[in-house]
Amino acid sequence: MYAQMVKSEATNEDPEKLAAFQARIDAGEKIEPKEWMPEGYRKTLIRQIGQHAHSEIVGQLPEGNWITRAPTLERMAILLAKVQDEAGHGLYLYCAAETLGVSRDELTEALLSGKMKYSSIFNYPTLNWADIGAVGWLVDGAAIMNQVPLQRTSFGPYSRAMIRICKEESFHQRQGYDIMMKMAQGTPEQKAMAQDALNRFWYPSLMMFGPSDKDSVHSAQSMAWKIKINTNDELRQKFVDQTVPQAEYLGLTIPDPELRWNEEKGGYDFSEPDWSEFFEVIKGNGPCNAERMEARQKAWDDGAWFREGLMAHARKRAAAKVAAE
Ligand code: BYC
Repeated sequence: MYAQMVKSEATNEDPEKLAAFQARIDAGEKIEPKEWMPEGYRKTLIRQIGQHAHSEIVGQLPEGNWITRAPTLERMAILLAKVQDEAGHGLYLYCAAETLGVSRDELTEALLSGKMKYSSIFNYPTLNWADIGAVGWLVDGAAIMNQVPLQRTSFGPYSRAMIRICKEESFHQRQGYDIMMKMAQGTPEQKAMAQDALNRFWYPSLMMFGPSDKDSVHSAQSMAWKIKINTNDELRQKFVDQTVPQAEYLGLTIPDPELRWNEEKGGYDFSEPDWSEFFEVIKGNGPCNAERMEARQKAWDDGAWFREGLMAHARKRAAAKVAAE
């Protein structure tokens, strides 16, 4: 079903309609759900928004794992609020995807059968409290870098969801940086934990922006349709340029011996992540892929009674309506 929903196919769409659609995109107009759109545009959006929604939901797992082990009541309340926000982001995004004619159940089934992806980053473990700081600082930092331009994406419901999500992401990034700050200014052992978390999360965070531009399959078409606003490498560069001074302020070292300021380009030169590791992780072979999918499968199975209950209620209401007519 999902393959049918997103498989690109040679279309025999009317060239005049296609040109008029592209002209609207080029003029910066927003496309709304009931308006005509090319099949490829609709399918690309279902893939990207659906994948984004799954990432928000799966993204609760590595942090949710630490709520009951937060070091203070205040930290627990902050982390709880953040994880609840991620659930909300998933729901806004599933709603945006539903306006394209796909149901939330279909998207979930596609995730559980391995046909749809979620962000590679959530296949790495959070081993200790410093990792929660690193996730907020780096993972949410990378997410904001990617999502701020998506507020201007051409599809109305996605753009509006992004505006709301970005507001919340800024608080998420700030709370992560605050944890890192406390650890980096703490005992030598705490500072070492913060450095170790940075060492482990640096390259996986760079991978969040997707493969390098030469290997990105979807970028060219997605940018022409303004579904994406920047290339993967552009955003990765901006993230590095923003994050290096933040690491310096913390007194921590980015784990890249090749990292240096390049005056000519006005940005840092840095080492690429290990792309073979990235492709293995998105194929399902990362450190936590099996655990994450088991958790999602369990949540789906545990919720079966509730979905059935909702359907029974809907059927009862429909029968009552027919009887009343
Ligand atoms: N992980 O042609 P490309 C969060 C796949 S949640 C997995 O460049 P595209 C947060 C890609 O799907 C953050 N797969 O693709 C939540 C494609 O495979 P398919 C989530 C990846 O779509 C909780 C193939 O590689 N953010 O922030 O043009 C707590 C080729 O790539 C990844 C979003 O989803 C990856 N990292 O560009 C804390 C943002 N990268 O689909 C934080 C919206 C690439 O053909 N999404 N792939 O099988 C996007 O902006 C774009 O989809 C991407 C990829 C930049 C991610």
